[in-house]
Order: sequence, then structure tokens, then C-alpha cells
Amino acid sequence: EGVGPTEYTALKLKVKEWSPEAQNAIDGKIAKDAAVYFVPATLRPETMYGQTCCFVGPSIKYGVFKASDKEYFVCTKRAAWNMCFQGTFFDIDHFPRDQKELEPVVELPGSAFIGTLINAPLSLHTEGVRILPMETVLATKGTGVVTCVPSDSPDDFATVRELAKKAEYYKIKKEWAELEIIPVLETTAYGKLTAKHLVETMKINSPKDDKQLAEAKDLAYKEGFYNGTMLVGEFKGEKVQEAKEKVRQSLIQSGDGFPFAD
Ligand code: A2H
Repeated sequence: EGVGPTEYTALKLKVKEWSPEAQNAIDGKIAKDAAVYFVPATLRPETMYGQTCCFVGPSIKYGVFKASDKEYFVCTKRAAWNMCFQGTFFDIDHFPRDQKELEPVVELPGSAFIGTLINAPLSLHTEGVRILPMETVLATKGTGVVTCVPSDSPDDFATVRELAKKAEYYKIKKEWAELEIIPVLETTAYGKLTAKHLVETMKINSPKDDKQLAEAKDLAYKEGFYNGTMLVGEFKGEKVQEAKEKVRQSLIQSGDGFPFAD
């Protein structure tokens, strides 16, 4: 961050079952044999084994964009525009000259997607995970979609804890926010559930404690990267420093992910 673009890994989370509101809006607008994906951007590809849900900003506007003949992506228009220049949308009918010309087949606020069931690549929750709301998602960063790894991201841990506590208020089923938190990597300082450890010991009470969460995020990132060892997956037993790029390449190779610069 700071100098030059951020090199993210974008992940393709395939829709298995739409929320009723999204289903209504999308009916008849997408070919029956096409797949639709939510595409979160992450800096921690090595943690994707621990995904338990995927966040959207409830009041952020999202588009469903045609990426190729058989594939549509859900993200912000800003991100779709960037993808046009990064070779990701390889089969668009019209190359747009500006963001106005880039037309989604459907446009909806994040709130419409809440409850949608998706398949998260590498996640040990193979039964699928849900789209859930996160108030602190920024429309101006990444793709506007954030995959949730509560074992290693303090923001994600604080958010799922809040969602489970106030499920009714957030209009979600409690169990959607209570999928088991899976240990993905172990660090010397914080053990197997880094985010839980930091949020609890730093007494972070809410996803809106942004100062403390920024500090926790920094600690988690550094400790994970320099002193982390993988507990699961293809690179189990390897140092995070080595596994990080290997998981990224593996995701890109399998077609479950692609590079995304912001
Ligand atoms: B990371 P940076 Cl396990 N709004 O992925 C808010 N947050 C966003 C976002 C947006 N529009 N787009 C991406 N992000 C999150 C995993 C992860 C992440 C872990 C631990 C830390 C972590 C699972 N969530 O991020 O500001 C995404 O969450 C802390 C570095 O560009 C993305 O990586 O540095 C990260 O923020 C990008 O943050």
C-alpha cells in the first residue's frame, strides 16, 4: 500500500442459491447455463481454507457484470472497470470507453444479496457459506466484496461475533454467522486462532473499534507472515512465507482465482 497498486488475489465464489430478493431481480437476465460469482479481493490467499462467510456492504451498490460467455461477476462498478483493463473480462460484447458505458445486467444494494449461498474455494466448509453484511466494507477498495476468515482477520472475527449476537437486528439466521472457526495457521505469539486471541486480549468490543482493529490487523499480519506455519491444505507444515505465493498460484492455476490490482 502507498506506492503503486496493491496486488490482490481475487477469488471466485460461485452462487449455489440466491436470496429471494436477488433471485427476483436476476430472473431471466442471465443464461441458465451461466455461473455467477462473488469476487472478493484478498491479501491473504493462504488463509482461504478458513472462509466461513463472505461480506458485502449493505448499502453499497453492486453490479452483476458479464465477464465471459458463461461467467458473471458480482462486484462494484469501479472494480469491474479495473478488470476490463486487466484481461479479466475477456468476452465482453462492447469494450466500454468509460465507466458509464460499462453496464451490469443487474444492479442491487448489498442488502439484497444477504443470505445467498455460495461455494468458497479451498474453504473446509464445503457445504457452502452465506453472504452476510459488514458495515465497514469500503466501496472504494478492492472489489467491494470481502471474504471472511475469522481465524486470522480481527475485522472478520469482530464482525461475525457481532452478527451472531444481533442476528435479528441484522435480519440474518444466527447459524449463518456461527460456522465453526477453523484453525488455518499457527503462530508462536498467538496460537491457532490469531484473530480471536487478539480481539479478546485487546478487549475489542465492536467491529467499529477501528483504531484497535487496525493495530490488531497489523500484529496479526506480521506474526502470521513471519512466524506462521500452515496447519491445513496442500502446504500443511510449511512456513506461511513460502505457502502464501504457492496457494495464490494454485488458486490461479485451478481457475478459482485471478490476480487483481487496485
Ligand atoms: B483480507 P488493504 Cl485472513 N473494504 O482478506 C474493507 N476491507 C476490505 C475491502 C474493502 N472494500 N477489500 C478487501 N478488504 C480486506 C483476508 C484477510 C485480510 C485476513 C487477514 C487480514 C486481511 C480475509 N478477510 O486484511 O487495505 C481484505 O481482507 C488485512 C490486511 O488493501 C483484504 O485482505 O491492505 C484486505 O482488507 C486488504 O486491505
